[in-house]
Amino acid sequence: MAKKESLKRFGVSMEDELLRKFDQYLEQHKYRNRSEALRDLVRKSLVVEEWDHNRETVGAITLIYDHHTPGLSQKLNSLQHDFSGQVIASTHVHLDHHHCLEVIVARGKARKLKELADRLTAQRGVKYGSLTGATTAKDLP
Ligand code: NI
Repeated sequence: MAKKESLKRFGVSMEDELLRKFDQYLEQHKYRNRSEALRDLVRKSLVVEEWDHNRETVGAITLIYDHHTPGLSQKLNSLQHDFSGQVIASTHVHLDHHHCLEVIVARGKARKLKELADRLTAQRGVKYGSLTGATTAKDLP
């Protein structure tokens, strides 16, 4: 188990206007203090770096599609089998008579996860597709 890091304090200088905006941000996002908000913003930047540098990461792909589109369900299924090294879970919800919602959780190199999301989303009959980039949090204090 990793040793719990002790907290270090440091001073931050900021323009009045920027600090005012930061405090507004805290309020809007329900933060109780600046330190916790700042830590989360730093972590968020590190996660962006993780994705930009094609590191091992995790993401959730959300798809909305019309399952009556000929061949679509099979195509989406076979694509996920092509990426079986990355896909770790999926959930299917029948939204109405036509539409399905599928959430696919995948783990792997960032570029590979983007490729999977793009290929699924580009299929005819897929009305909405998005990739939410997360993190394994392995290297994230
Ligand atoms: Ni369905």
